[in-house]
Amino acid sequence: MKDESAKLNITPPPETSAGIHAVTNALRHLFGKMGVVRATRGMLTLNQKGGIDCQSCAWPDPDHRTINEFCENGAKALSDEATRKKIGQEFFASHSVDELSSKTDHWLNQQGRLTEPLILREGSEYYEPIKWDDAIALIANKLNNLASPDEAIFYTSGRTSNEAAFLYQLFVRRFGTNNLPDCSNMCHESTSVALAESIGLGKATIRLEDFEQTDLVIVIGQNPGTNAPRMLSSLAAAKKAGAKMIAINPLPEVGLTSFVDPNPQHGNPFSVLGFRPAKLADIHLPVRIGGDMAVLKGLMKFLLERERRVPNSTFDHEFIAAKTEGYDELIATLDETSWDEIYTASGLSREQFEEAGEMIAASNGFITCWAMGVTQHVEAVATIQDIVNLHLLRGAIGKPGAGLCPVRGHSNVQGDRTMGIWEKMTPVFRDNLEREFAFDTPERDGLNTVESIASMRDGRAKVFFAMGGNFAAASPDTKAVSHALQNCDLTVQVITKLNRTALTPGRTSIILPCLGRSEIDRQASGDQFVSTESTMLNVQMSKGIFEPASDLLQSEIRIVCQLAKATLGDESEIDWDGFAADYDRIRDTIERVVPGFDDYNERVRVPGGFYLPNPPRERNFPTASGKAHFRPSVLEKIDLPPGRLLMTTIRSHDQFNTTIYGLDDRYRGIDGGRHVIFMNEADIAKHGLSDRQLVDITSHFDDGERSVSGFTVVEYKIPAGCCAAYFPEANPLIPLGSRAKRSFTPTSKCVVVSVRPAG
Ligand SMILES: Nc1nc2c(c(=O)[nH]1)N[C@H]1C(S)=C(S)[C@@H](COP(=O)(O)OP(=O)(O)OC[C@H]3O[C@@H](n4cnc5c(=O)[nH]c(N)nc54)[C@H](O)[C@@H]3O)O[C@H]1N2
Ligand SMILES: Nc1nc2c(c(=O)[nH]1)N[C@H]1C(S)=C(S)[C@@H](COP(=O)(O)OP(=O)(O)OC[C@H]3O[C@@H](n4cnc5c(=O)[nH]c(N)nc54)[C@H](O)[C@@H]3O)O[C@H]1N2
Ligand SMILES: [Mo]
Repeated sequence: MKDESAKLNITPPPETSAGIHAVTNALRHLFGKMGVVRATRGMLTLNQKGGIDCQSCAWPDPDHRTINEFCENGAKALSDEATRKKIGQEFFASHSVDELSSKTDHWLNQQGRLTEPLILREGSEYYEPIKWDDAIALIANKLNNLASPDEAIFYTSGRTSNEAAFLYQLFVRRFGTNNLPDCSNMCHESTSVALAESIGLGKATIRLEDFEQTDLVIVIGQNPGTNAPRMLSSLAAAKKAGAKMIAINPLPEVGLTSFVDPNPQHGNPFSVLGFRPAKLADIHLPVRIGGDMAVLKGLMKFLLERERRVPNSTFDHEFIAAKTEGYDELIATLDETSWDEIYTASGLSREQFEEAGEMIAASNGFITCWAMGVTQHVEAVATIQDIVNLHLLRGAIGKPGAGLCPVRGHSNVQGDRTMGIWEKMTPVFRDNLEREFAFDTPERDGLNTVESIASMRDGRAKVFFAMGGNFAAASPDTKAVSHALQNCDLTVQVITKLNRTALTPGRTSIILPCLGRSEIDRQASGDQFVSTESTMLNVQMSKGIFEPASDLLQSEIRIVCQLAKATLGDESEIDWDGFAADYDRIRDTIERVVPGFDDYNERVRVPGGFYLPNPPRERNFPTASGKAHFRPSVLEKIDLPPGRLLMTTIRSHDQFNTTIYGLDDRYRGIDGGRHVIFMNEADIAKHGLSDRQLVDITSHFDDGERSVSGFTVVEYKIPAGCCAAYFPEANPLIPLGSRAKRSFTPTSKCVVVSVRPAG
């Protein structure tokens, strides 16, 4: 499945991210796939008020928008969806599923948009066309013949709009199950669990304008230059206003250290005209993989010692007394944690803690941003709670320029959860849903992603339905998840592009092709729009402008409504046809069920949309006691036997999750290949390997070993004992059983591996 190794070219990483190079790259992508006129139209509406909400990340849009509020990777996402290339029945008649399975993810994506519903019948080797009505009837029939609704799994990826997500969960719960796993289970679930316990709301407490008022930004376990490039403009604005920045990352990511704003209209002194890069991070702490908990405990311990030396110099005692609980317990655990443990686990020195600690102590307010480098670890929940602990000690929450900023990934993953896509339900949501629709919701919690895989593998779940995403490639333990899917009676994908999941089919498999966000959505009452929620709780409309890739595409909403009608039949009193005809009706219903959406239809039409209520931002903590909680924890050591390394999995600059746009990773100096393993110079020597050598990688877990072969060693600045490879190529190595405590997130950022010459 490799199409690249002969062409792999490795050079030192560049010193600067974004800038003019990124703009030209963006345009090349757009024009290449879409044609000049379409590309220009698309670009001019991306992230504009009333335009298309960019598919590529959940970073919010500024109030005052410039004409080009997009980045290189947003341009790639748009051109990838709005490509003119298409695949229909002729393509599938000439390529068997077996043949397609041997192609790379890059090749599959390049073939273009899906154009008609397809079915792979039991025993057949080829997908063939099927009429919409027949496909829907077949799925409904299968669902209705299950022994229990709990034998079906309904996955969601994070691109689904608020409106589609709300109806989808309504259908699933009315059908009778809470089996609603989603990509969030593999993403920021640790954040949601940690923040809900600590501050009563599992979301960010800041808004974009806080970046201009802050003294310090800490970016931990996140690579904004690639995965949220528009965030670099906020970081540059913070720096311009005099803020400091600390980057905590095993890799010296170029996007964290230096940046040229590609957007001259941002009025940045470092604009493309001047070509002078802005220095971003003042301090880079090259933490060992999985050492973040030790870093945070070290920073808190440093601040505690400082406070003890000069009382009232460091902690915000007024805030702590009035607004928090659990301070004494936190201090006790900090006292119990020794500096030696902290240095060993973090890989950092006393000087590094002093320098960073003084910077935090000197700030009036600071913001901490984090993403997958923190959430995908065994101790992720406790680590995120240590981020909160650090903020609470300094009173750095709920005041201008200070607060928590988990940076969500998919462009509406946060909105989907707000709309009830979750294997559980809050009591308020359950009550409101039952009142609005007069039915008893299923009581039992459903299955999350990891539990769903186990359930399909063991034959307990028999139907897998996916609203977007690429479950087979995105999940851990590729072999296990493929077997699990193939063990189902029926698998269904609502998707835009052919992907690996459609090629690891159940006994029968159906592809339902849907509209992308950039396309016009025409329904009985006229052209429709949808809405999404950014990582900072801003809800906005998104309206497509392009003619759909095919007349046979349907909106996600219409698909849900058809399926609900066919499955629930006369049993359902819900007006599915009305919802599909006019999305305003869905929003009117959401308003009655989900708190914070008052006057939804009116406010979402205001340019720029509206913000959902955010009590922690006002220092009101909606926990049981009304106070924020210090959550102490014990520093857990990661056992690394001799000869082993800790491996993390990362995204390249040329992919969106499992969608591979190209084979380059410009900011890390990689050109033409993805099967690489980044290793420290000393480790390469210690393992008797050499730079550019081909190797096999084996992961070790208590249930056995997993291997991949044919990866090229790349010598890189990464702490000793650590290594990195790309997601999803390294996913076969991630054990299904290894997950974050309490959030069940697969530990994709911390896998114990050994490396040996390719055999
Ligand atoms: N262009 C583009 N944009 C995207 C995506 C994409 O694939 N492409 N994906 C979207 C999604 S769904 C998400 S969730 C986000 C993901 O955004 P990120 O979280 O930024 O993505 P990752 O590449 O997984 O890498 C995280 C960073 O964590 C670092 N890291 C790895 N292990 C550790 C560790 O143990 N400790 C610390 N401190 N750091 C560590 C890595 O070096 C890397 O810099 O981006 C979203 N936006
Ligand atoms: N090893 C490792 N594994 C990881 C991660 C990691 O860092 N390391 N990250 C995890 C994270 S953070 C996430 S979020 C998951 C991502 O998991 P998923 O969300 O399941 O995967 P994606 O690759 O984003 O999904 C891409 C597919 O979505 C479909 N699609 C695109 N646009 C639309 C649309 O508008 N509607 C519909 N219905 N379908 C659409 C396309 O067919 C495309 O093939 O992966 C997780 N897996
Ligand atoms: Mo994600």
